[in-house]
Amino acid sequence: MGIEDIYQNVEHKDNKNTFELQTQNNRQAEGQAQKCRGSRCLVLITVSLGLICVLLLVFIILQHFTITAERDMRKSWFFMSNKKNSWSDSRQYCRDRGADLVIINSEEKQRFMSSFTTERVWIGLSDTEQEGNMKWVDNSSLKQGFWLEGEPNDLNGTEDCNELNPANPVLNNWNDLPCSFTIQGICEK
Ligand code: 2F8
Ligand code: CA
Repeated sequence: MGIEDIYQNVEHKDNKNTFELQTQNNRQAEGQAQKCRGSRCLVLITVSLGLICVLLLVFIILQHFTITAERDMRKSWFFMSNKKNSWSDSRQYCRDRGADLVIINSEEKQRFMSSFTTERVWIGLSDTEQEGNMKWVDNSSLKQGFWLEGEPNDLNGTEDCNELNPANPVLNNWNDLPCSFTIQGICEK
């Protein structure tokens, strides 16, 4: 073997080593990139799944409230007492039929009840037990009233029972009257 052959051999080995080193580096770099891509992908999937869960939860909660509200409105049905009577006798008319004078606890219901009748009607609200402390027939306290301006005024200290008068503006048509006054009542079953 001449000196030239030896040089050629060494050069060839050097080239081979450099190539192998490069291949190894490339593999390492590729591995790193894959790992990075993989972990980014995992974060993205986790965040997306989290978002979907939150959206689903919000959707389910909204559906629950909508269905409950609809069911509450549907299960209630309303009817008028058959003749003009005092608040107590109108209430008795309702109770004899498994119902009671209507409770109005939302703007939606107030609008609905105002469109339900063209007559002045008793509603299930009074302050007979304690003046100024309005209570519904289920003993719950009044939270939102739809009073006519200046009402309730307990005129001459004699007015403890409440009417809805649809001739007045839809969100301002309640008035207190003497309980012995005679009008029809709205019953809710
Ligand atoms: O009928 C009783 C009723 O009489 C009046 O309305 C027509 C009173 N209004 C005013 O005094 C402003 C009601 O408060 C009273 O209930
Ligand atoms: Ca009054």
